[in-house]
Amino acid sequence: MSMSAQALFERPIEAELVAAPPAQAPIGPSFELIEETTWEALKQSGRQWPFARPVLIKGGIKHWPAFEKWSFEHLAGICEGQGAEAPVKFTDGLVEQGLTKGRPFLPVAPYLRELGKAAQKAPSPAAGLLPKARQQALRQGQTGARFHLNWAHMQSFRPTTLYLAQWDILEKFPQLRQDLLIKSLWPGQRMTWEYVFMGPANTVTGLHNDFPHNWFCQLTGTKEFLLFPPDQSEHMCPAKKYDWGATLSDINVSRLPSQAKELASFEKAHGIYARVEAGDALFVPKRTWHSVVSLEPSISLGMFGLTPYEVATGGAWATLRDWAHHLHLHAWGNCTCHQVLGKR
Ligand SMILES: O=C(O)CCC(=O)C(=O)O
Repeated sequence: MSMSAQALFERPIEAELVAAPPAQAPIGPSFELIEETTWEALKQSGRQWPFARPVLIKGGIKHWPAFEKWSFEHLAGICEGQGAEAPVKFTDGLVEQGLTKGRPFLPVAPYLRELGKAAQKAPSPAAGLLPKARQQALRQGQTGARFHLNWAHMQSFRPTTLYLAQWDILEKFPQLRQDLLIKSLWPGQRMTWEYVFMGPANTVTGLHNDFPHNWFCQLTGTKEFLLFPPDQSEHMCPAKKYDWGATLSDINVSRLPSQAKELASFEKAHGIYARVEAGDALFVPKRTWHSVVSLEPSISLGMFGLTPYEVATGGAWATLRDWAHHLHLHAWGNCTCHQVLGKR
């Protein structure tokens, strides 16, 4: 492939999205603001972890060495210095949604340097599904008040760039583990799996739920999280499409105006909105549906944690399902792990 890193970074994707006709923004589900707290307040309250509902710990990872160190430039240097110019598999900027496309293998360092340049430009304060000023006004008003999001935001941009999502960076560079205080988030005996998500503004991760609990840590940039507890599953249109460890949804948050049936169901749901900023830690309880839109170039770390019991039960079940899938017995031709040939 002879394209430059810059051209790849700007490469348009998702032909079906580009072809979508302009339409009026839908109302969408109603939301309440997430519970925001701090480690100090949690300690004083003596609350038991794991929490049943999503909780945002403001500034929860600001004391981690990674918060200081993990800039785009720093990670680009690590990738170059350690021969990670061996290309890595990228996704497109619309994760877990629509058709699974072939994924390009690209070197990481030039991509990160482009993200670093883009990060110097501040986003418009009016950008987002819930602009910051409106969120602050809601927080100062009545607690528990429900509101709707500005879905026109999703039509004002297109996820047109490559996204390095769910990259197992710690397997590639185990020394980076020293920068993360993982044990402080997972008390007791837990096996953890960590993945980075590095990408520009306007990446979209589609609606899905994961079977383990997740601590989602935002190192750089801002993301908007739309969360729906498991009791909202009846409105989430679970998809038949197979993904290891996750249940996907047929609701495509990037194309709501053209999804009459799914939209009618989605609009009955009650969600929780979180604006996750650099230095925050978000607890996403297992099986909580979520969709994520980035407002700025971001470096995020998703950390899944399982007790030995959960590994033996949920993990074993996921592995059995995976064997069945690879033996062509379950959801073959409709999955996130294999490209659907002839449908690009
Ligand atoms: O940050 C993102 O784009 C997606 C994160 C996510 O879905 C997860 O950590 O489970």
